[in-house]
Amino acid sequence: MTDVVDDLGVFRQLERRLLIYRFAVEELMTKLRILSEEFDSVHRHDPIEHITNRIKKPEGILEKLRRKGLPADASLIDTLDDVAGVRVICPFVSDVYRVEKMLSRQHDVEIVRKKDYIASPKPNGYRSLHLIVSIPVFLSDRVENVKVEVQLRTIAMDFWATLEHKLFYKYDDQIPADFAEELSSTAAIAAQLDERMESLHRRVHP
Ligand code: 0O2
Repeated sequence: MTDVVDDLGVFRQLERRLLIYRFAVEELMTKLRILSEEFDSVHRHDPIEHITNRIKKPEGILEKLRRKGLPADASLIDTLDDVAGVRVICPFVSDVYRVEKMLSRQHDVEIVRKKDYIASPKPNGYRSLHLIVSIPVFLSDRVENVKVEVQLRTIAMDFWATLEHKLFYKYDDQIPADFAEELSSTAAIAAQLDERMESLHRRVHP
């Protein structure tokens, strides 16, 4: 009985804390929409195809803390980097880096960490640019710096990652060798597609 009451308390504290993460995501979404529209109006090319976001649920946060060997304590939420996530889908690889540059130039955006899986793809072929950014959220009585995971990728990278995610879970972590080979070869095709589309883009917009 006490456990159930404790769990409920942690859940409520997490839900309250998640509100601040939602504000951070909304701020970041606004920043990205402004960059998208303004760049398009000046250069007649929109570097962002679309943007999605997600906030981890309290259950997911507790599960991640457990996996990391940490106790179910709501104050530990801020030790996680991916409570809030924003995914930016760009037309071309150059746009991925363009958006990263525009975002990192903003004075109130701090790039805490960067993982460039485009320059160095994961062994399975996964490509994307991952940033952990910290942005200030202005509340009624204080300012909180909140971390958001930003994944930037092209349409081709997103196509591959979305399908790989489905297949990966279907195989329950046991990927046969021939499947893994086929997977990384499809990632190579997606990368070639990106290169060829980028080169067409350069010819159309020199
Ligand atoms: P979901 O369901 O998308 O949220 P972490 O695993 O987060 O503790 P790590 O290893 O530093 O820490 O994270 P990394 O490498 O930056 O990747 C985190 C996220 O990137 C994943 O979140 C996926 O969204 C995506 N990702 C990373 N590798 C792959 C991959 O091989 N295939 C696909 N499809 N996506 C990948 P989650 O929480 O695992 O999943």
